[in-house]
Amino acid sequence: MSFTDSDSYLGQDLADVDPDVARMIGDELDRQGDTLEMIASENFTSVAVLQAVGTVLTNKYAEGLPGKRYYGGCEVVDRVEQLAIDRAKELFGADHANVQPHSGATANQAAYMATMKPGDRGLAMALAHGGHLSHGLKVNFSGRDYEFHHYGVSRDDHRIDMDEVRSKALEVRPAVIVAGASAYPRIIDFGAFREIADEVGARLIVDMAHIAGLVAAGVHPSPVGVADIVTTTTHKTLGGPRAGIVLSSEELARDVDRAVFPGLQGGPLMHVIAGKAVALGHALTPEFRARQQRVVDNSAALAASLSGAGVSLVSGGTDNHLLLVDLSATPLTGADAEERLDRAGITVNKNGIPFDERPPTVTSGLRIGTAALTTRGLGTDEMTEIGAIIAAALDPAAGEGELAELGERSRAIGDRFPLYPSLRETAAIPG
Ligand code: DSN
Repeated sequence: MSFTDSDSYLGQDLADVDPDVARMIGDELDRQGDTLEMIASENFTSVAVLQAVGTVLTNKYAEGLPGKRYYGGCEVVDRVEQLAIDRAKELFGADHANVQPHSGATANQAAYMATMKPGDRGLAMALAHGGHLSHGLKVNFSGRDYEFHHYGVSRDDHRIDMDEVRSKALEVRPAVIVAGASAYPRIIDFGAFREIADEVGARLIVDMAHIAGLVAAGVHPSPVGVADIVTTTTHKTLGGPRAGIVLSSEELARDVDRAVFPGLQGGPLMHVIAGKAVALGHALTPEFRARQQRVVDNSAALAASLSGAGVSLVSGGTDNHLLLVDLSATPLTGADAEERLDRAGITVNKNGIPFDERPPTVTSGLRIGTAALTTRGLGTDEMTEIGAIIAAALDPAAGEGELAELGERSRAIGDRFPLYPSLRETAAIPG
């Protein structure tokens, strides 16, 4: 890497300045396009979002909120952030939106800070039953700073056990009840959580990160207007850049804003907020709503294909963008299965299942999602075929040769739906 003067430093292409990094980015572009991406929390964001994120907005400090900044020169970024706020409020029908959180975990941190004091009690879904580490895991800030208790799903049907939620809420008397999950394939009844929160005098926070796109499209009931605070990431089903948002009632608006800044963050990532504005604008279109319905349809088709091939699913199926494969009655662990699917050209993650007897590094399950491949254009026919590929790869008798053949089949499906063709054509990646 060498620079002769300020002009060349500022003006040179990445491929010339730093071919190593350029090559790695090119390799990742190839990897994403050459495999079938089925990690339930991932998606492909649009080139428009990528363009907004890769801009000079990254240069700007803008601590504060639009019109109330601690730095000069914020007149342009004020417009960007206000647009993102307005679109978030319109999309979800929210009274208030803070679009500055850098991530979903930070959005949750802000929601807790706005509603709890350190040491206060919270009640949330157990990570082992599909919750999230920021919902009170002991090694996470949430479990360290607050006293979290947990509810789970019932053994019978693997649905959230609302009787347990109520009895624990009555016992624990939490300041906050958290609803929302990172590995739950069924619709969540936010109204039922509201009733319990009201009964015990708790605030209700919903973390809708996984299902935000479905909620925006009306494909999953909305927690907005039901919960006091709703948090989300913007990069899962919503399909935007990697970041977070907090929505709240007007009553909690000031507390949420002060929790994000100065409570937790300094300068907001204005380039990412521009990307959020673009993604939120897209989510307001009929095309986006239709795609979210296809995400759910694809998930149902995949579940039917897997079940038909004898693969066991937690709760017997799915209502949303993801499903959980239960491997506990097979000789395979989740870790084995993740590796087998990797060799078959399908990227997923091992995942604990309810009442799992294996540790999180091994697990007895797989989490599989359809958001990314739906964005790429795949439909129910492809999901049916992918279900057959997954089932074949999970057959313990399948050896190296069979997995390689399945990999070819996966590659052939992907080839029919080229990913980011414009980026692959224009990428000036040194070979
Ligand atoms: N780690 C994310 C997921 O995969 O669901 C949640 O933050």
